[in-house]
Parts: sequence; C-alpha cells; structure tokens
Amino acid sequence: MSKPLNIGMIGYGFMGRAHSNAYRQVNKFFDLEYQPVLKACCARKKEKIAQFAKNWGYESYETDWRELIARKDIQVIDIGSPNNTHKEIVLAAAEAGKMILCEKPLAMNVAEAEEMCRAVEKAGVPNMVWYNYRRVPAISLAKQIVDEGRIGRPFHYRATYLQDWTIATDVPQGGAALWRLDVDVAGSGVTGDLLAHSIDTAEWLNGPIARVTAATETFVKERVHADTGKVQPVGIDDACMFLAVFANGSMGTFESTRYARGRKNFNTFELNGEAGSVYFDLEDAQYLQYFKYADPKTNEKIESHLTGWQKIHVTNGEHPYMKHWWVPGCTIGYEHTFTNALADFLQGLESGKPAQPDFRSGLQTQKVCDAVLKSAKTGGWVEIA
Ligand code: SOE
Repeated sequence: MSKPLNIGMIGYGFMGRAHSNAYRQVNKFFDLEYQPVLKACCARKKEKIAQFAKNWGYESYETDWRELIARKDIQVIDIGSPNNTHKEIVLAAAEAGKMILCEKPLAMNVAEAEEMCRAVEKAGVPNMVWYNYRRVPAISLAKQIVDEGRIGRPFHYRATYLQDWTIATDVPQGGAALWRLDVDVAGSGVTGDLLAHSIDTAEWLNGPIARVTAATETFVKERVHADTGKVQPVGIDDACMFLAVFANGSMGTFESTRYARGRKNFNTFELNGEAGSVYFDLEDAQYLQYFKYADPKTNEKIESHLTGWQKIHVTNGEHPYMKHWWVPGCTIGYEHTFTNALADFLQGLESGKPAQPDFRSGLQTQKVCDAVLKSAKTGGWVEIA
C-alpha cells in the first residue's frame, strides 16, 4: 500500500539538490510503503526558488519558511538552509507536528541542539540528521565488521577530513556559497562542517568519545565579507586537530583542514583492534580495506604468511544497500548516500524503529564539537558529558 508523504524542502543549494534527488529516486530503487511527494520548496529569493522548483519538479514554492510550516498539506520539513537557521525552523516545525529532517551539523552549539532535541521529543515527531556518510556502503560494511566482533578490542581510531578550497586569501566570507566561512552563520569552521562527519562516523563505529584535547588555527585572519563588501575578521577555525579518548579505552586522533593543497574531500578513518583493522578513504569510496589477524569466533590466527590487507570492492548484493542498486562490480556514488539515508528514514517510519542518527545522536556529536572548540580555546582536556 502506498502512502504519500508530502515534503517541504527548505534551501536550494548543494544540500537542497542532494536531498531533492533522493526524494525523486528512493521509490525507484527501494520497495517502501511511503512515497515522498515534492509538494513545496522554500527560500527567500523568489526567482531562484521558482527555478529550483521547476528543475526538480516541486508542485509549488514559498519564500517564507513560516508559510511552508503553516501549510496543512506538508508533512515533512527538510532543512537544507545554513546552520544558523536550523534551530528556529526546528522549533516551529516541531510545534506544528511536522516530521523533521535536518542537515548537519544539527545546530550552532550544544545549547541550541538540546533545545531542538527537547522540542522534537516533546512533539513526538520523527526526526533525523543527514549524516550521509554512514550510508556509504563501505562505511556501513565497516560497522558490520565491528559489530561482528572482527576488530576485537579496539586500540586506535584515526580520522582525517581534508579539503583545500579556502587557501586563496581573496575568497570572501559570507553569502550564498560561502556562508561556511562566516562564523555567525556556520557556528564554527572545519569543526562543525567536516569534523562533525568524522565524529558521527567514529562514535557510530567505536562508541562514545569521553574526552578531548584540541588545537585550532585560522590561517587567513581577515576576508572581505560578501554582504558588507568590507574586510572583516575571520571567526572560524580553518584547521583543527584533536586527540580523543573513547569510553571503551581506545585512543583517537582527528585532523581537519581546508588548507591541504590537493585534497578535495579526503575523508578517511582507520580503526585498529586486537583481531583486525579497517581503513576507509572517501576518495576511493568503493573500497573498504580490512586486515584480518584472527577469526573472531574461533580466535584462530591467520597463518602469518597469508596475512595482508584485503581491499574489498563493496558492490556485491550482500554488501549494505547494494542489492537495491546495480549488479556486482557496478558502483554507486555520493548522491546515493542520501537516497540510502532517506530509505532508512522511511523504513523507520514503517517499522516504528526510528532511523539513526536522530536529533539525540546529532546532539552527542555537537557535544564533542563544542568540547573540541572549548579545549582549543582554554587548553587541556575537556570531558564530554
Ligand atoms: C564543505 O565543503 C562540504 O560541502 C560539507 O559541508 C559537506 O558536509 C561535506 O560532505 C562536503 O564538504
């Protein structure tokens, strides 16, 4: 039985496009009760949003998100607008009883994220944060390998998230494309934008982070602001490195920057345990590397001359999500991670077992981000509640 689910999409940028594509694709590849309907999209600029609506096939558009939320024919509010808009929209949407999907990071800081969590939980509305990388099949396979006990006792977690698009000093801050450089809109720099992904993945795979100590740097101290045309101080962190201790006793290192010349979206992690290791690199996203030292069930060791890293091409029907796509050997890409995430959300509605990461999980990531920024400012270790 098909159940239409009317979507109200806020924002028409990178994420507005990624989410809209997922709504259009999901029922073509996944057998689901719920069928998203592109009811309305919303942004302040009328010409832009009208064009976006036409391009993606939205039935209508609004230029004020409050109007969108007030509409009786909208069931889901999807927030793809900049970070400083998330809280207000979530509070209003929860009050109106809408389901809410929100781009990452959930909020500007922990205080906001806590308020947002309380609002959705009080209203009892389904919610999810779009941490899409969990739905890269190779990353989901890493999770499966960990859950199957194949890593054994974990010792080390090592994450990097490197880009290079803000090195030029004449890149302005602020405005439609570059709000990620404006601290008043983004909340932070690479910590909230990139490390939030790494933290979400790390905690998913290796459990909660207990404490951190961090250092940040802002290499370009002033930039022209796109809104004012004036040179203004830069308030974001251009680079951030932190050490972590996980609740399970393992140690972590995290590094992120937008100044790693040549690195475009270099999102990697490695987890080393007593029985095995996994390694992933988003720039080689079809593969998960796995080192098997011992069999988790029998504890039998692999004969030493046969040990070595396996590079698993994650495209078989048995691999996470892949049976919904093509035949073995045929790969999927970045946009499919959003479709996979949406399928999980819709399946969660069907089964009553909410998809993760929900807002509470997004709050946990926010707590680590805030602790990292606090440590970078004050020095020393910061405990995460
Ligand atoms: C930043 O450049 C960015 O677009 C992030 O905002 C996304 O979350 C990340 O997935 C790709 O890089």
